[in-house]
Amino acid sequence: MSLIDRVEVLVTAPGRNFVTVRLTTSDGLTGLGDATLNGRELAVVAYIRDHLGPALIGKDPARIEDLWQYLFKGAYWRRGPVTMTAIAGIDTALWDIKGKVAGLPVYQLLGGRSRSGVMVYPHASGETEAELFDEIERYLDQGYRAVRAQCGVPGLETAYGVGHGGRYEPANGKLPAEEIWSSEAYLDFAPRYLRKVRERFGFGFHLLHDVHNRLSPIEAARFGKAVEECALFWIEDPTPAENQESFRLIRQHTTTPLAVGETLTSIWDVRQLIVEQLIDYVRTTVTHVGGLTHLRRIFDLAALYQVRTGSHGASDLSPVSLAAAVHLDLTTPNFGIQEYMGYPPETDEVFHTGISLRDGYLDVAEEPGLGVEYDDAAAVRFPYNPKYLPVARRLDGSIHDW
Ligand code: GCO
Ligand code: MG
Repeated sequence: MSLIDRVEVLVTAPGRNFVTVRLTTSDGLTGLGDATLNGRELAVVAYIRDHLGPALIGKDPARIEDLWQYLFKGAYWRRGPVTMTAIAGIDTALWDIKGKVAGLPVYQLLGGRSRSGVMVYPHASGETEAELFDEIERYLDQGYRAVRAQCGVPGLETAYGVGHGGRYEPANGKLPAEEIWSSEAYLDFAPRYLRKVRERFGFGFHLLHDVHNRLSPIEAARFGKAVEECALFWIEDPTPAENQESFRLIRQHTTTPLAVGETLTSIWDVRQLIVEQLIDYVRTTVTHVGGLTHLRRIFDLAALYQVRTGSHGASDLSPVSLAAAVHLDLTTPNFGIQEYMGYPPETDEVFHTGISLRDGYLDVAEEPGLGVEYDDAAAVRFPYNPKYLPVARRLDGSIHDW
């Protein structure tokens, strides 16, 4: 019988920091999993290296479900981003190995195709409306069916989601940068530019917008109402979701669809949102909810309540995460959309994937497992480079949700 022989935690920064788990079995098969937690990478590295990894040596890699329960329940301490990201790295690598053993792509193990491709949305942003419109035009010309729009807010030096003349990358400082936020300025400006996007480009594509937890429930309700005429695909994270019932208030006021989940780490964190139909899209992702084994469970719960999926796919999730997400998206009946920002060339030097993009749809290559190769020689050229996400302060200097 083939057993787990080696657990490696690989850290590299080709464009940005990524943590990758590589499991090797006694008959020489390897599996990869993404375990990147932006700005907190080394906490996950230590959790796997010092706690989970040693317990896996000599175990049967075929028993994915049992190993998931073992890692989750074996800690006694429950949930949380560090734990669930560490479990995800291992779980994803186990699915990769199972695919290689079977000689099948992972989506076949999950039930086979439900669709021919996975609709994605890229990020269009601009410090000004003119820059934003140029980016939207560029994406529509490239054949994307959906675009997320974020614009700088007059009077604020920085706005969430806006790249400054290049790729958007919020993790920046050696310590967290401080940004100033005004919900009043945002509420005044954002509905106006979103309306202009529709006036200029029409309704023939899906338009998305991320609020990034910045509003209170009643402000979010006002925002949702103000953009109803834009027929948005969704507004994302209108208010923080620790308080799941607060979405009831937003719901009572607006028909704008709501998407939540990128920072949440388990089915219990989205349970009320789903079973009370307080959201329309669940944005949990492979890397932060304990891998494919647990994400599948969330998606199945969502299906019962007509909630669709829209997984987080920012480029601080590695190409291994993207590959795993696309395999699951291909098979999930209640799939909605997948976030996709693409990667800079350095990232592609380390992670080789057969993922293809055509007419706004992603697909995987017909290779066994996840279909991702990790290039060790390239990876060592990009050493770990600690960076932090920013914090936000209100105009009076007090801390706000970033
Ligand atoms: C998104 C997200 C990201 C996060 C980032 C934090 O919708 O893509 O909000 O951009 O801010 O993943 O690490
Ligand atoms: Mg977001």
